[in-house]
Amino acid sequence: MKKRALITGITGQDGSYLAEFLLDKGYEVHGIKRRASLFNTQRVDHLYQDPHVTNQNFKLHYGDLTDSSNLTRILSEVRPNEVYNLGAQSHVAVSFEAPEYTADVDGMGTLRLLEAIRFLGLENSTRFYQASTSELYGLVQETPQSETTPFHPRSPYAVAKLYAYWITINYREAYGMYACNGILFNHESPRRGETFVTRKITRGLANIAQGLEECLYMGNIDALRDWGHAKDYVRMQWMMLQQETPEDFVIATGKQYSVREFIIWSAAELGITLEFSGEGVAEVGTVAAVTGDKAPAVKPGDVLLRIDPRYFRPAEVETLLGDPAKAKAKLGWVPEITAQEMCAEMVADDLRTAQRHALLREHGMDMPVSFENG
Ligand code: NDP
Ligand code: GDR
Repeated sequence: MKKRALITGITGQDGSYLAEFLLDKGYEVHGIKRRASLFNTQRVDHLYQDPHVTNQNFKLHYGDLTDSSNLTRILSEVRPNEVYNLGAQSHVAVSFEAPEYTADVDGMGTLRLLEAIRFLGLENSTRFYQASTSELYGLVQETPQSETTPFHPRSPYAVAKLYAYWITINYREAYGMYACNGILFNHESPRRGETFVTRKITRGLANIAQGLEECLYMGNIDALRDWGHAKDYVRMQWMMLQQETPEDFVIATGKQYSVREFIIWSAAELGITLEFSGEGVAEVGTVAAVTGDKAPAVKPGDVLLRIDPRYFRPAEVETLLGDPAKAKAKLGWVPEITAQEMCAEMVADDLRTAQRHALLREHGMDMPVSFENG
């Protein structure tokens, strides 16, 4: 019998990599997608299977984490062996703009799923993974952060995820459910949403290199993060559900860099040497030199980066550094892709897209480039 998995957030970065991973392992993969006025399945379109064929291994269901009856119906139809709860309003800055919605989806949504599993009598047959986050540490109490580090969330997103963290543990303790938290540090990829900092940088600089944008406007570029690759992290999500007993794990690389360093690496991938000058909001990034042919629209002296206070957060998480020792010791998990390798992959991917846009523009077939920022 094939194992069945249900993934919430399947159209997101992690959901798409996890779906690929599970299909490779021979699973029947079900995912919940939201209804949207435009297609929102770009990240999983390559996995699509015609619903008219038999032996379909990949199935999408319309649903939403705010809708208990919908979740209960999908769970009762699919009766999954494993549920991966990756769905969330996942942008920290947006959670300050939409705190109640974020609490509903990220906090209550987790409760709705757990309660539906229990209500349907699946608590002994369905394993549950909760996408917890290093944002729980917020104002960090010790460095590096491990499974025993106290939490101090700093955003509506993190507070909602704290509820989800504890309700997952509560259902494990109260009902004996196999339910666990992966406390994942930031992880990125070419499929990362365009308004998270790494992708904003790689896409923004690639667009500038090709003459599609003029300047990158950033917030706190001194923030420090422990960045890994999403492909490495979804492998660990699966590994956590294959153990005899459910436990919570920190997933991180144990290495930390600043946003500023990520900007410098990305620019270097495009042959641009960037120098920073000025203080605080007056700081700018200026081109010192350009080599190679990846950035034909850029010349020395151009100001490519400015600080815009609109990207500062009401309460910032200045520094995060994870200690993945438990994951390594108990599961043998080690990340395979470094932050620098990931940065190179992301820049190369965004450069290909920017080059396509530039080529179309050159031939009078201008395509609108979306500039939603975050
Ligand atoms: P994304 O933002 O890329 O994906 C989020 C997914 O959740 C999307 O499929 C989105 O659908 C879906 N979603 C949003 N709102 C709802 C809703 N109301 N009902 C159902 N689904 C919804 O996030 P990631 O893939 O990066 O992250 C996956 C999970 O891991 C999230 O829970 C995130 O908070 C958590 N996490 C992520 C980390 C990271 O660094 N990436 C680190 C730690 C935790 P749509 O496509 O329609 O918007
Ligand atoms: P984060 O990711 O808040 O850590 O949450 P993000 O990439 O948005 O920010 C990382 C750091 O960069 C700083 N920063 C900026 N961020 C954005 N988005 N845009 C900017 O212009 C900018 N300038 C500086 C931020 O202030 C921050 O310090 C991510 C999400 O994936 C969460 O869902 C997940 O839980 C955590 O990672 C772990």
